[in-house]
Amino acid sequence: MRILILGADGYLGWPTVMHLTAKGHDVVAVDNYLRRKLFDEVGVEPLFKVARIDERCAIWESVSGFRVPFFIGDLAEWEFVQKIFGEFKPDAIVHYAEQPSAPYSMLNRQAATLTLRNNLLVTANVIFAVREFCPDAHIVKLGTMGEYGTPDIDIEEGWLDVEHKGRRHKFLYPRQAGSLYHTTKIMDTDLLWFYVRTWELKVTDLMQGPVYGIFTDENENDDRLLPFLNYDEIFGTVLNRFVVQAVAGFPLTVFGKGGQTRGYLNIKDTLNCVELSLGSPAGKGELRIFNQFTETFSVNDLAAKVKETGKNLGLDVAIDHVENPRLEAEDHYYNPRHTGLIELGLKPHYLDEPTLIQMMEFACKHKDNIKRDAIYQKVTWA
Ligand code: USQ
Repeated sequence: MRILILGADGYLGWPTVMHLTAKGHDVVAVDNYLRRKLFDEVGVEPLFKVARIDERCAIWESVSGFRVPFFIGDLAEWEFVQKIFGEFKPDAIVHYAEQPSAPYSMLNRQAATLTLRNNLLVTANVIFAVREFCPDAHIVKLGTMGEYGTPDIDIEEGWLDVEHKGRRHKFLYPRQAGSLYHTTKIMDTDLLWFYVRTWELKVTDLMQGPVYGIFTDENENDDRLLPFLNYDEIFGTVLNRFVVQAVAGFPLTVFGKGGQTRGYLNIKDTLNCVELSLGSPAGKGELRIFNQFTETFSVNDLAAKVKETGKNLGLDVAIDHVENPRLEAEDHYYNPRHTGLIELGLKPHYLDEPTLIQMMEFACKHKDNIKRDAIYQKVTWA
C-alpha cells in the first residue's frame, strides 16, 4: 500500500514509519516538528536527544534499505496538504498529526487555541484532501479512550444502541472528555462522522489509551532509531514517567487517590493495531471504531508494579500521593469493551516484569539527563 504518515516525527509516528516500511509498504512521512517546538516553548526535553526526521530516515535507510521520502510542513495549511496528497495519492493515511498533550492544552488561552487550530484544521484538511485526490483511501485516525471519559456504565466500542420511548437507534457512544485536548479528539470524531455520512469516506477511528515503552522490533538494536521518551508532566504518559521517576529516586507522583483507571498498551501493540486496521479497511461510508488498549490499570496499580520491579533491581522506590493538578474522578467504575482489534488478530504484549526491567535499565543509562524540576510542574485545570 501507499501510506501517508502524518505526524511522523512523533512518539508513535516514527515507530510506525519504520514498522510499515519493514512490512513492505511505500511510506511517505510528514511532520512540522510541532512537538519539538512545544518542548522549547514549555522548557522540557525528552530523556535523550532524538535526531530530526531527515537524519532518522537516512539512518533507517542505511540499516534497512528502505527509503522514506519526508516532507516538513504544516498540515493546517491547505496549500501544503494539496501538494502532498496531489503528488503521492495515498491508498491509506495514518493521521497522528495532533497536539497530543492534555496538560499542554490546559496551560493558557494560546495553548488552547493552538490545540484547537492544529487538531481540527489538520483533520478537516485530511478529509478535504481525501475527497479531492484519493476518495477511496482509508483514513486511520488516532482518537483516544479519553473521548468517553469515565461514565458509570460499560463503555462500548464506539457506538451505543439507545432505546427511547419504545424506539431504537444507534448513536456514537456519549462522550465527555476530561481536558481540552481530549475534547478536540471528540470534535475530530464528529467531523469524520459527518463526512463519512456525507461523502462516503472510509474511516477507522482508534480510541487509544495511554501508551508505554519505546522499544519495537525495528529499533530494539539501534538506539539511534528510538522515539521520544518524555518524562515531564506535560508530554510524558504516566508509566513512562513512573519508570524515569523510579530511576531518579523521585517518589512516584500518583495524582490524588490514584484510583484513576485507564486502558493501557505497549507501543508495539499500537503498531500492530494500526497495521491490522490498514490490512482490513473500513468500508465505504463506514466510520469504524476500535477501543485500542490491551489491559486496564489504576494509577495505584502502575505505581505498585514499578515499585516492585524497582525493588528487584535494587532501587528503593517511594510512592507519593501528590495533589492532583487535574479535574478527574479518582475512584470510579471503568469497564470498556475492546474486542474489535483482538478479532482482527491482535496478540497483546501485556505489561510484565521483563518489559518494565528493560524500560528501567534503559532509563538508568540516561539517568544523568533527568531534570527533576520537569517531573511535577502542577499544570492545573482550575
Ligand atoms: N497521572 C498520575 N500521575 C502522573 C501522571 C499521570 O496519577 O504523574 C494520572 C493522570 O491524572 C491520569 C492517568 O494517570 O488519570 C493517565 O495520565 P497520562 O498523562 O498518562 O494520560 P493522558 O493525559 O490521559 O494522555 C495520554 C496521552 C494522550 C492520549 C491519552 C489516552 O498523552 O495523547 O490520548 O493518554 S487516554 O488517557 O486514554 O485518553
